[in-house]
Amino acid sequence: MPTSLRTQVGIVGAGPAGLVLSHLLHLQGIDSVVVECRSRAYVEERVRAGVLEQGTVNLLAEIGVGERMKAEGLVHYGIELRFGGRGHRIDFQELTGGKGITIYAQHEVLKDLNNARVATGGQVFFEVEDVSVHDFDGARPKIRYRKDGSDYELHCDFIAGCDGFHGICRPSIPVGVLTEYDRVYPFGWLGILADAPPSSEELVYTYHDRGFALLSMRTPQISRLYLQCNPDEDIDAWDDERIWQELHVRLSSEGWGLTEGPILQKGITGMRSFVVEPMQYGRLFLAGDSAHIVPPTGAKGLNLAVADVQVLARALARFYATGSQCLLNKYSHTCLRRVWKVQRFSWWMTSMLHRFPDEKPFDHRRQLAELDYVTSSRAAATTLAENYVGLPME
Ligand code: FAS
Ligand code: PHB
Repeated sequence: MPTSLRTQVGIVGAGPAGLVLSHLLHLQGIDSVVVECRSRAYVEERVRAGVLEQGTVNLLAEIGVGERMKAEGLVHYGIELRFGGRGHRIDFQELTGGKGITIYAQHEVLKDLNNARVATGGQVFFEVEDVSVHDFDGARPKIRYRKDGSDYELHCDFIAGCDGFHGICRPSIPVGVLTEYDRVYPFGWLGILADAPPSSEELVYTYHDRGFALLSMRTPQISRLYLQCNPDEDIDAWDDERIWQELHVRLSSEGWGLTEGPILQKGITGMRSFVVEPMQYGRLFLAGDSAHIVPPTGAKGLNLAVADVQVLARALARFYATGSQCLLNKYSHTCLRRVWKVQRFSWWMTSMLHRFPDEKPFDHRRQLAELDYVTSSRAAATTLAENYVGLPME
């Protein structure tokens, strides 16, 4: 017989979506329990996103988890687009009335959130097994899971599916309810973490005949770099020398050089655009990667997850304060307006900056014209800047 537990909101997944939601609910006096299948150490070491939108930075500071981010994060007010061997800066500060981004790794954000949850008595259970969700089409949903060899049944009012693209919540929604929108790109990114001081103050996105490359960073000592590769690339075919050689070629620019260093980590990420509609069913609400995936070219995945759970936390707070479900009923509609604008921007950045295996010479010239337009028209540069720093929340 499973041990019964009770909370108001059951949350599956302790990534950015699950932990931000749990803390937002806590600040509203709403109880939640987070169940996570990985260990805390694993979640806090997994290298993923690096760019925080202005709105995400402001939120983390407002909810009391921004201290280390403010001290260690790198604030940037622009990025460089590089093509034809020349760089062109997009000035966020000038084009967005002072907004910027902060480079602060996703796993650092998760450390700060986990510490905040522990400090405020949050219930985040790591290394749980066999998680399943039930009865969310009624008023008494439950989450079942195993922890340390014992079975548990968590009775809640609502379930938040924050368990990422490969989680169990989205697939638990009955067949026929969801519509999936999917685009898989014919390339991937080979990403490295290198013990090498970044060779640029700000991020550099390049369009090159041999393919896309991106210079990013984590700290003044650690570089994060990516290069476009085949989607099924074998990482073992890329020794450090070959990776640096390719990065030198693609990032080359007059009077500029790329500083090498020991590669600490390398991996290949596939690229896809994915959305499910609706993002809710009964009392199960999908947030973050469980509902949508964007190609990382626009640096949006983490930020969109945080935006979803701000909408959900506001709707749950309204319900517990007034009994009204009106915001909960509009959750999916509200989130999807932003989701599709972010999908558009991420697709646009990806389409502008990558070489496509089936492209025609016309496409190549069109891409160069797009880059020329974005770097020579204030109006065009403004659209990139306002999307990159993050569109305002509704
Ligand atoms: P997450 O996937 O982060 O979190 C889901 C959590 O649920 C995980 O901790 C998982 O262990 C847990 N979980 C899954 N199944 C479960 C189950 N059955 N029971 C319990 N727990 C379960 N975004 C960017 O903006 N920039 C980037 O550069 C970038 N790089 C990325 C690189 C990689 C390799 C990947 C995979 C993603 C990258 N992303 C990037 C996107 C990424 O940052 C996501 O958008 C972000 O983590 C979304 O957060 P969540 O929705 O919380 O999902
Ligand atoms: C990163 O630093 O990991 C990063 C930055 C910008 C992107 C994608 C990833 O568009």
